[in-house]
Amino acid sequence: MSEFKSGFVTIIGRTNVGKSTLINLLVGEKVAAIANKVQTTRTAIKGIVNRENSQIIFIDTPGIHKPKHKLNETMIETSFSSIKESDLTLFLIEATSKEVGKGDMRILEKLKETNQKTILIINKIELVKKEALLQLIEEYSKQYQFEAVIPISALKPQYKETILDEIEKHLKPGPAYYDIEEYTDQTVRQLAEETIREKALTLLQDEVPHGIYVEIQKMNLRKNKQNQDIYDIEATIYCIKESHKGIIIGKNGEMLKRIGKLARIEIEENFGLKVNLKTWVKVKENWLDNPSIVNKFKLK
Ligand SMILES: Nc1nc2c(ncn2[C@@H]2O[C@H](COP(=O)(O)OP(=O)(O)OP(=O)(O)O)[C@@H](O)[C@H]2O)c(=O)[nH]1
Ligand SMILES: [Mg+2]
Repeated sequence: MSEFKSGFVTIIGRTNVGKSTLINLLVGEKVAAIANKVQTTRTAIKGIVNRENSQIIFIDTPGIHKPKHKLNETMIETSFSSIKESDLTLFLIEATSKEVGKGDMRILEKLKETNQKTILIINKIELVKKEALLQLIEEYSKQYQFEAVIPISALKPQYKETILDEIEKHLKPGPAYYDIEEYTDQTVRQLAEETIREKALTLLQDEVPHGIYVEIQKMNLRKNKQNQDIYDIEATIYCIKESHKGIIIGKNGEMLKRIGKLARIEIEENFGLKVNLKTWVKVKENWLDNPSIVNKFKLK
């Protein structure tokens, strides 16, 4: 029998390239929030995959971008620190890129600094022609000695096993660090907060979603009249301006109701029990530059 292997694998890339979509695909559970907006992921999130002969611990990271405030700086710090703490890196890029841009250059510099073992993953390949893909592989291969290059579409499950097989090849013998029932390092409370934030991100536009954070005040498990398990959850959505608060609540409270409904349905599905969700909206100006709040997003 072959020896059991394990290792930490960081997923790094520019914002919006599909890192969280990929970790969810690989883990087979909803580990990380996904949205068609930049800067969705704010901290490092672990997702655990147990295979017959290995345990792979993935670390999803905030996308690399140009920082505008303290939160952005902390996010980027978290991503680059995660690389150093991992045994292998998955560098994710978008097939639609025309060249190696500034953000990717910064990532490549960090990989070179530590001579990180790295697999290049090219995502969203269904959006481009084969010639463009080959050209991109050539461009990036000039920049770094990758262990492998794998073109994928993270929306399609067919690529999952290929990626996991390739990763396993590069892992060293080691123990299972987590119990096999665990699939993430996040608490139930954090998962619920992220679900609510994801729905707000998806439904809101412009700069409103970027100034949001969600905090759950109360989360109590009880039995309802039919003797079913039910979670009573009370959450506050914080935003940076009074005008944003109005948008998040919406006319007659419609927007807040939509966010709450989508979040409730997903939390119920993911936790397999009923949820009674109450949400409030509050303004907290300048929190994006407030160290005591932003420190929550630092690498633990
Ligand atoms: N067309 C296409 N879209 C994809 C694919 N993979 C992910 N996406 C979409 O890309 C968008 C961003 O996905 P995320 O997984 O949130 O990206 P991310 O890299 O985690 O972004 P940040 O957390 O902001 O760094 C979402 O709308 C996804 O549905 C793909 O293979 N093809
Ligand atoms: Mg993400």
